[in-house]
Amino acid sequence: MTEAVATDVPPAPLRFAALLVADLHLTPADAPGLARLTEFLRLAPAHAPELWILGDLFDLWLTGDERALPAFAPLLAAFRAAAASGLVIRFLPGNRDFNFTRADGAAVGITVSEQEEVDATLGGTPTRLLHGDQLLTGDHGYQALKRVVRSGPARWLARHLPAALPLAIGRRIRRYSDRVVPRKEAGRLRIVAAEVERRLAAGARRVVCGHVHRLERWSLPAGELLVLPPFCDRGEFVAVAGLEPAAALCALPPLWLGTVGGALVPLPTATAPRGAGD
Ligand SMILES: [Mn+2]
Repeated sequence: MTEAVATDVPPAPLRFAALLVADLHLTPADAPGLARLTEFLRLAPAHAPELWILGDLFDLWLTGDERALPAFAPLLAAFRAAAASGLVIRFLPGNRDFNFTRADGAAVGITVSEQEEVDATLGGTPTRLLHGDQLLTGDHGYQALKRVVRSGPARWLARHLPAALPLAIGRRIRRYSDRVVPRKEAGRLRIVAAEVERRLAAGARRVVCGHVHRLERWSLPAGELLVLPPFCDRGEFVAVAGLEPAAALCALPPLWLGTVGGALVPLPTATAPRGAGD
């Protein structure tokens, strides 16, 4: 069962219930990243009925003017084509693209969630989906900044400033983040297990997020946490197996790790939470 399966010729049972990606961090200058997601969107409708994008699709999205950037045109066309061929594409806001609005999404076939966190049943498992910054409650500076930046007035301002200004502000935020994030001690970028447990206690059996840019799978008494690998590194995504008889008959593993243009393998099994002892 651990044998790799090529993603471009899926055997019939390997039609999944859902595909999950996070942290694509696309910019107009990232031609390889844009091409990789475009290719993924070309293949995705044959593999699953729905795709979840758990935030930070764009490295920075401020005003919606980004929709007119020529560098994004092939990607946005690929989103429209995937949606037109039946793929339901859902987006949850990340910390870099929370200004990607429902109108921005609707224009390209993406359903943008109004909530930061969503409950859904994926492959038969009640699942809480979110970007993941909400689970880093040890980072007090970030949580305070987030409350200000996402307030109504700050969002309104970002959308109504003269066009050049938001981009300049965005570049400054990006530079600040590039300087500060590597310096943050590991504890502040650590997912707090109690935050995961709180969401499992609310009824989810699995919590899925991204944000910290490392694949992790924790086993907790009430369920599990799955942290998606960052798509921006190697084009990795996770596929959730469905409940159709063929899959059940083969006892397919429920979660698979894929790479665009590469192998699809069962996800490593869950371990004890990181941060408990390290
Ligand atoms: Mn993030």
